[in-house]
Amino acid sequence: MNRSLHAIVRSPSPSMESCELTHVDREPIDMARVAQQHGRYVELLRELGCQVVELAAQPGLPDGVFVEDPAIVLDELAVITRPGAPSRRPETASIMEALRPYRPLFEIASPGTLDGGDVIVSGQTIYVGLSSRSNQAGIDQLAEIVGPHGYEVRGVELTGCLHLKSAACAIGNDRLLVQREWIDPAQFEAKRIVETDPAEIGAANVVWLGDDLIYPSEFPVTAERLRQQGFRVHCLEYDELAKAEGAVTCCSLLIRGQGKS
Ligand code: CIR
Repeated sequence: MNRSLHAIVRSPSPSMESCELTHVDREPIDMARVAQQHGRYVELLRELGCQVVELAAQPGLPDGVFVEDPAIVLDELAVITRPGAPSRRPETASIMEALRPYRPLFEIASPGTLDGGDVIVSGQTIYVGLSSRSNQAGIDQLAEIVGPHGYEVRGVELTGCLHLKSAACAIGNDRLLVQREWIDPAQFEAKRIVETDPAEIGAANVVWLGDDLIYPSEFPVTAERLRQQGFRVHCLEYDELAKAEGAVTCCSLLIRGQGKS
């Protein structure tokens, strides 16, 4: 159980059909199914012991449900990002207010861009995807902010997907789930690597909550690999949210521990 874990979530926007899309073709989104899948996701966070902070849907923020991108939360501080897609920059104001009670806040400034979906925290190493959303100026600013706390920031190359966390996710402080088709695992050097099943494209995105994982139900072979690694794998339907190019990590901002130090 994760009693000291808070999760910020935001209900899906009624304007979600105008979301940003990069690698996915636009198709109609069934908002009733989105609400049902998001509702189950939030329920599962609660079942796994998270205290959930729910922000209201905002009609002017089509991608607002993907709260992972406007911030990066570490134990010591939080960084409000400057999302690479200009349409997503208005999301930061409400996320900043939601995070203020929990962490000292820092901000990425122009010309830097950074999406939280491009950031993997793996122990004291922070990997940042050199994607279409995050640039070197954003990475350099992040390194300046977190360096004094002992973190090393490294840019990593990826191809064919939106964010670094589409291609790889932390499942522990030294272990990563990786989809080799989109990223070369050698970039993670000393970390332990669990590979997704090659036939399950998009299977590397997973919410890591200690021994528990939140994971899409459409990747059963990789789910079994994760079980064999000792995890309890909690599967849910996520295909309607995926039409907006979202993945399971995108829908929550996890805050470990309490308050500001
Ligand atoms: C976007 O393109 O920004 C959204 N439609 C999807 C964002 C998904 N977020 C994530 O992977 N962290």
